Amino acid sequence: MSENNVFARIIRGELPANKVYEDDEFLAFHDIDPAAPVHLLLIPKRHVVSLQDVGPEDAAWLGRMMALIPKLALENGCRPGPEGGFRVVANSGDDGGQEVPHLHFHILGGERPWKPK
Ligand code: IU
Repeated sequence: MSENNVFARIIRGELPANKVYEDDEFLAFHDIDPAAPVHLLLIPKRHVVSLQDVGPEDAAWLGRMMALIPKLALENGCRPGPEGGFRVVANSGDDGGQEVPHLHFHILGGERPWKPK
C-alpha cells in the first residue's frame, strides 16, 4: 500500500510544495511553517518512516542525503562560515516529536535570534 502522508503526496505530485531541489532520490522544499529565517525540509523519495527504520544497509543513500545539506543550506540563505551555519533536526517517532511519518531532515538557519524547532 502506498503512503498517504503529506510528504508522500508531495513526492507523487499530488500536493504542491515550494521546492528548492529535486533529483531521482531526494526532494527539498521550504517548510510551510518556518521556525527560522531559512527552514527547509529534505526528504528521500523512497519509503522510510524515520531514522528508526534505517540501518547499515542504508549508509550509501543516507550519506548522499547528508552530503546535500550544506549545498542546500548555502544556496537558500544560510550564512557561510563559523559565524553562520545551520541546524539539522530529524524528529523520529512520537517521543521525538515527529508529526509527518516520512523521514525528513529540517535544515534551519539564517541570522539569529530564532527559536529552534
Ligand atoms: P516533524 O518533524 O514531523 O514535526 O515536522 C513536520 C514539518 O512539516 C513541520 O515543520 C511542518 O511545518 C511541515 N509541514 C510542511 O512543510 N507542509 C505541510 O503540508 C505539513 C507540514 I501537514
